[in-house]
Amino acid sequence: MKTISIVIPALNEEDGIVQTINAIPKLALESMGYQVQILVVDGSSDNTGHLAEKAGAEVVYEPRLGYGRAYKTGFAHAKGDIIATADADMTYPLEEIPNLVNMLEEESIDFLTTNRYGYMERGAMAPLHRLGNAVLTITTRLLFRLKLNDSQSGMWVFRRALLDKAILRSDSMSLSEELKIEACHFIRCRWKEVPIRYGTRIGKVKLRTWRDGFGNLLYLIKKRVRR
Ligand SMILES: Nc1nc2c(ncn2[C@@H]2O[C@H](COP(=O)(O)OP(=O)(O)O)[C@@H](O)[C@H]2O)c(=O)[nH]1
Ligand SMILES: [Mg+2]
Repeated sequence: MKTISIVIPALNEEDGIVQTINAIPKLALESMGYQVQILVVDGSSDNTGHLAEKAGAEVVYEPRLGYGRAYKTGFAHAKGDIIATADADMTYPLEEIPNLVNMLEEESIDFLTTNRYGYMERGAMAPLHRLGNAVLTITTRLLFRLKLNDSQSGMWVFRRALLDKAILRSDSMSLSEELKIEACHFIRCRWKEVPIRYGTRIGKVKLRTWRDGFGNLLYLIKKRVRR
């Protein structure tokens, strides 16, 4: 039987974790022939992990901090032939996963990334973050010749086999751009960027504007110079 793993990193997301798990269209995926593994990678000091378990997710505790660290641990525990990702804050359209999986299958795509500017809710992204994202996406386009519109989106649907080839070193927020650059530039797999709805966050933002913004910019340069 085919399996899909939905991997969700969560750092103190008590307010959004249950709603996020409940928003996963498990039945629709099962009717497509997939066994569904919901995997929450928890680094929280609050009740997030417990709530996630109660809501039916498998929880991996990862005490080492960092978005990238959480994803790498999550990928190591993911059993799926296909992996889908999202935040634990109700910003990404989890209900779209079946459509995205269909697209992956029908168009023989290996890596599907999403563009949050497709249908962005008012107030979903702070003006400064919009500016930062624009700088990072333009830099990604220039350094790696990638026609991406959103280099920082955190919702991807991809074939697990990609992870055998991708070199993922980032432990921080820059994992998001690193995965795209690996898949689309270095591995040159079949990829596509799909516009999605992006909503306003539940709970407190974990992204640290300046530190992550400049960190991600430096990481792009580092990745270009030395893969
Ligand atoms: N396990 C774990 N999850 C994290 C960490 N940092 C961020 N996350 C989660 O990663 C997702 C993305 O973070 P978020 O604050 O939403 O960043 P933004 O969407 O870029 O504004 C959220 O679900 C966070 O809870 C971390 O250090 N450990
Ligand atoms: Mg988020």
